[in-house]
Amino acid sequence: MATNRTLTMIKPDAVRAGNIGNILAMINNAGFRIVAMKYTKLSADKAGKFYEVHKERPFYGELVSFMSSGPIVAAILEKDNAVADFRTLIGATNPAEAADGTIRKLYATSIGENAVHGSDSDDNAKIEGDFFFSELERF
Ligand code: FUP
Repeated sequence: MATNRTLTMIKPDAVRAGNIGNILAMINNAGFRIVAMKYTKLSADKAGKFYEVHKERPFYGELVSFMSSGPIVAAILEKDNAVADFRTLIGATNPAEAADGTIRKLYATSIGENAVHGSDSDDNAKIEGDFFFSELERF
């Protein structure tokens, strides 16, 4: 059964470009409720753990270094069908392939620096939400 939460990060490129507000507005306008949110910075160790599933991929080192290169906004978002609907809102991993009007089409610059993260399954949404937030930080 689909659950109704997903985990997002506004990545260091989008934070540096001043797009936190624009991206949060798109998230709100798409009907997601913010359950938890923090402005933080991942250490290389933490970024490596978050993306551990990609450890053997050629881009892993670059990904870890990028994701620990500056602050991010992490948030748990709630909506019916949250995982799938949020992936529709953010668009394809590669912004060149992302649909018009999606967050990545508007704000991502490359497949590596692609502005936002969205969980790819309900199981990962739970794992990723627990990675950033305790129960006391959820409302
Ligand atoms: P997504 O679920 O859309 O974030 O995409 P993936 O889980 O496939 O990839 C996770 C992150 O790895 C991407 F956001 C960026 C990075 N990546 C690359 O840098 N190069 C690639 O070819 C694929 C992914």
